[in-house]
Amino acid sequence: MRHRFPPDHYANGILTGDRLTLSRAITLVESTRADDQQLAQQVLEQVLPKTGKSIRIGITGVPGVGKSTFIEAFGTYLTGLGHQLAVLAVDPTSQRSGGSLLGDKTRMETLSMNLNAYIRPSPAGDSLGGVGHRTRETMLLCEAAGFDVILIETVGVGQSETVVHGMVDFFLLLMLAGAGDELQGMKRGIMELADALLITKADGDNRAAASRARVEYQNALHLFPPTGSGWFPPVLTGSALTGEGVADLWQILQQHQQLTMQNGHRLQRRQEQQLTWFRSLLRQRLEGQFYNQPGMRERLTILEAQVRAGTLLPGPAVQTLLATSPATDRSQFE
Ligand SMILES: Nc1nc2c(ncn2[C@@H]2O[C@H](COP(=O)(O)OP(=O)(O)OP(=O)(O)O)[C@@H](O)[C@H]2O)c(=O)[nH]1
Ligand SMILES: [Mg+2]
Repeated sequence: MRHRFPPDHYANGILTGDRLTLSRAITLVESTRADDQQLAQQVLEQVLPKTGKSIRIGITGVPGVGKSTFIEAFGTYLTGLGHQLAVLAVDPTSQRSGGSLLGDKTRMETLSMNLNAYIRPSPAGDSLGGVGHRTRETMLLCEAAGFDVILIETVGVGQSETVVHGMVDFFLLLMLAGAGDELQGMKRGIMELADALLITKADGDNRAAASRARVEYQNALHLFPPTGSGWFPPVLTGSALTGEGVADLWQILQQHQQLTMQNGHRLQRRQEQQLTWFRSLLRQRLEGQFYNQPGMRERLTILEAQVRAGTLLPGPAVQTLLATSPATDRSQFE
């Protein structure tokens, strides 16, 4: 079994920027063991005053749009400016594949060797909600360790964009030129979440198409209702090969940061995110507690069979389930 240290050990190591300790603390956060979880919470509490000082950026887009490649270019640029960058991922598919950002580490070759960058693959989780919760805590640990830019990559699968949008200050949507919205799996909803759009691979033969797409998307975005933050999402073109768009994006991020810090929207957004986090965690825990009651599975099986057959309505079925404690009263199901 792995050795555990007292909470101070982790907290002190993190606050001095020690990578090994940071990684160990993240492993605690990701652990499903109750004692690890308790230790993780103690560590988080200790470092909490040192969190919140980074720019939190979410990046999404369909598989193959160029997220990893762009992060490699953008991240290298940022560390060149003296920033400390952490790259995290929310990947609902990683439970099956064992962490796709792991494979990405090889794609982010330069960045993974960069001493001012820290790449952490998505935790394998039982649910998207669980993965999101752990990524939030990991983000706080990274902030306490001194990372001032946090990039969270997610592939546009399921609701993962919404989860990531709910933990960042700035949400960037990468898109391909000429691929068609349907092809990109882009529900209108995702575009509405974006603080900026970046048309990727704007190089070689693709340049002209990328420029056209930029104008088209900019026009499309004008039709969306204003966000209320005073920010109008710009559309840029970019290329990881030529470096186009990299510096522009950083400039836009800073403008956004400045605006939303001045007008109070960044604080408001973070406060709302914290509340949403709390509520979703509470919901998860309640659900977990409920379904993990002894005998629950059997009771559910019986009730669901009756509901399916139409002999019991969902209303009374739920009532029955909530009213009786399976531990004390199982007689009626036997
Ligand atoms: N020409 C060109 N090709 C690019 C650019 N960026 C990425 N690519 C290529 O596009 C392919 C996909 O890039 P990735 O960065 O792996 O895409 P991704 O969005 O991270 O994909 P997933 O991790 O599968 O979701 C790779 O073959 C890259 O070499 C670019 O700026 N220009
Ligand atoms: Mg990738």
